[in-house]
Amino acid sequence: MVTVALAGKPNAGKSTFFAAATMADVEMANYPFTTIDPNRGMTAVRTDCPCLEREVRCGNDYCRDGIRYVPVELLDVAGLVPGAHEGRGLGNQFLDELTVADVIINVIDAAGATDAEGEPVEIGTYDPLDEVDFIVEELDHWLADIIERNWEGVERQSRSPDFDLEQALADVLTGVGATEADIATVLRELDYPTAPRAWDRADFEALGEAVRVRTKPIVIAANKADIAPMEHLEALLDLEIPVVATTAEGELALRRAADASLVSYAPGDADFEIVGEVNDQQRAGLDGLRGTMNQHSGTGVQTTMNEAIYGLLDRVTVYPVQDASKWTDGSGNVLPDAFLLPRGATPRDLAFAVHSDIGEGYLHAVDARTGREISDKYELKEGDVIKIVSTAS
Ligand SMILES: Nc1nc2c(ncn2[C@@H]2O[C@H](COP(=O)(O)OP(=O)(O)O)[C@@H](O)[C@H]2O)c(=O)[nH]1
Ligand SMILES: [Mg+2]
Repeated sequence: MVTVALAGKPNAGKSTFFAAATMADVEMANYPFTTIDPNRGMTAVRTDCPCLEREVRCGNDYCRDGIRYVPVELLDVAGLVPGAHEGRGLGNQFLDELTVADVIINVIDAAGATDAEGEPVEIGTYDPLDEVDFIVEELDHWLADIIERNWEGVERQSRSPDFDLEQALADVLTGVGATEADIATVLRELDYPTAPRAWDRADFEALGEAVRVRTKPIVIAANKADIAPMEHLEALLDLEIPVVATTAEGELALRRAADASLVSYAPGDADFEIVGEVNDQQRAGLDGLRGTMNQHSGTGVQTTMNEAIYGLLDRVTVYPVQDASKWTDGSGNVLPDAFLLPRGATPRDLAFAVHSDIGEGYLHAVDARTGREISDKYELKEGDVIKIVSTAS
């Protein structure tokens, strides 16, 4: 399961984003978006379901008239303040929660309505660009500290003739989600002293930054777009990093209104329709929200999730089936499962994602659209429907 973490300073809107993104939709048969505990829940990315190509919709719990929601895990990490890596505001503990994240959504207050510590100030008086730098700096220092803390051990190992820096660093950094392959790539691109004892703080920081760039990609949710001064929003959207304008509060209001059958809205829609009896106050609120949504093609919450998974992590959605013509599993469920695999994944990787036994017994795979066998080296594409033939199935 892909894990996404919400990080940022207090009062940026992380918990509102979390509440909106993990809120269940009653129109669905079960509850794909559920809260596991207060800070950990399920949300989804949105994509086209392959059932759109067939006569009838698949009826899967995660499919809504051909809009497929593929589950991902979402974490609401408590607010970070400058100096978090030194332990300010329980910062170290909160940073440690980011170790399991595959990708980070940095929720910032684009309205500039809170200062660096998250204390309310007059709208527009704090520059949200400062928030963008601060999380990155805290992450880099935090990683540099982890490396520095473990450096004595690395130095000690380096006295052995079969010392391998890659391996030694992997031991230190697998805990934060870096694989040996990540370390190898990072070291290839980095200038550093050959002898571990010659490393200094600047080297730890350079390595920390490189590891962060590779293993903790960040998308900015420029939140409170509904009240943000235009020049603040534009400055953020002009940055050469992924930024999505969001109104977490708007998304939460819409999901609640949909829950109460007041509006017709599927998460990620650019607009909504009022379908129930609303009072004047509700109508005014919804009209205001529609104005913000028209400017940004929606509330941005679903767009941010999709940018994190399909953009930054470059995942593709693949649907394994047992019956290549009916696109069903053994019990007749159409398109029962969806997996978010890294681009470049092969049918064998899909087999292992389904189950290690299926992977071990992998024989070949069939593209269920064409009915043809596909090569073991075939790179799976978004929306592929694949039958795995395995000694284990
Ligand atoms: N105007 C506006 N306010 C928001 C938005 N999202 C959150 N807020 C408000 O910002 C305050 C802090 O939100 P919260 O989610 O608790 O922030 P957290 O500390 O980052 O978890 C609350 O009063 C929210 O209602 C938004 O999109 N627009
Ligand atoms: Mg919160």
